[in-house]
Amino acid sequence: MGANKELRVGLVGCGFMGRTHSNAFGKVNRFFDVEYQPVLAAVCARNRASAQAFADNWGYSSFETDWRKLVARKDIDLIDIASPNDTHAEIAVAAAEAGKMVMCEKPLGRNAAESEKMAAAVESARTPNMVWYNYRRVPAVTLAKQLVDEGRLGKIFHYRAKFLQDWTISADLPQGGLGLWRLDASVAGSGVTGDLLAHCIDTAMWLNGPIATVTAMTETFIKERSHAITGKVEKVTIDDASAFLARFQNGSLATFEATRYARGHKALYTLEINGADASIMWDLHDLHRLQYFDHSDEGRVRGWRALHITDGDHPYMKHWWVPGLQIGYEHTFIHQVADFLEALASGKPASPTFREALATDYVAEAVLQSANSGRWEQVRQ
Ligand code: SOE
Repeated sequence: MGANKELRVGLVGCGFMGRTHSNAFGKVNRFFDVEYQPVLAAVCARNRASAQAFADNWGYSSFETDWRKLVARKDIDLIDIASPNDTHAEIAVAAAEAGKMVMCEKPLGRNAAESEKMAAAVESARTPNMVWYNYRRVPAVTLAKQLVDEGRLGKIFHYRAKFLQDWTISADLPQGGLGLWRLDASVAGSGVTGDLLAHCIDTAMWLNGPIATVTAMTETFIKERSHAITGKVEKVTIDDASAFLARFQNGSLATFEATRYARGHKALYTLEINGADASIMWDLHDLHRLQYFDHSDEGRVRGWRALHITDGDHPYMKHWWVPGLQIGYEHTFIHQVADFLEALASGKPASPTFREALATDYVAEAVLQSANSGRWEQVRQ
């Protein structure tokens, strides 16, 4: 298509998120007519063989094993951070100081203090930045945003979100190391609060505005696990489950829950909003549908409608196949890159910026504080 400006990408990390991002960079220009074209310049991973294999598979023209070398390279415009959470802050700050654009996988930092430094760094470097909260870009969720913004729901009373998984129930699962660093608080920052609730909080505030106060409870069900790197049995300090009540600034009430101990659920992200005039429900396991109830429908035929979000006038869908045919998880990342490239061409920020994502970290911070204090906590704004 019409892309005529190269955007040379240096990716850090070649795990699950490195794959979703690389796939998105590689496909975006085939489906979206945007001015910029990502060029897969280099991938960086500590393990040489993994970096090389990843570069070969995804089409990166080179690889590095030290992110500092990647950041120093003159032939890279954008640093994309898809490595474990304990690396985000240092890399993002260095990349911004080197004048690179920066994209970062969620959560931004391990805690709000790290995220504040990251937001300050990209702002003082005046460099484009964005955090990969991909679920905003599920067409059904983007449609929900349009419906809320059009005022169709009327006054919002309730917001409800859950993100349920079951992959850490076994006590034999070690903490730390490849893939399992999410169980090690020193690397991840927190457990499900930063990993799963962060998605729910980001979408919630995007749809329904800022969260003012929270009261939370967390639990660590498995108290000790062997550590994949040290080989020792160590105390587990992540939250395995986290649930909280919240009050939004607009007066609506909310419940949020995330766990990795909901046997049978693999990635069940659900959200529901109830307004005076209409309600919506969405479910990641059925991601192309938006359930919609409009109270202004004639009574005899009033009921929940299961909208199939696959038509050309639905968000993002005109870029894909023909009406009625579904897209999936990988496309949310392609949409996010397309939005970033469009924002770049127009000189506007791409949402969520580091500053916007910091707001999510302030909510996560208040959640963990409240679980500790047993009290309602104010969310920093
Ligand atoms: C954890 O299992 C995880 O992969 C999260 O890290 C992602 O952000 C989420 O989208 C799916 O689950």
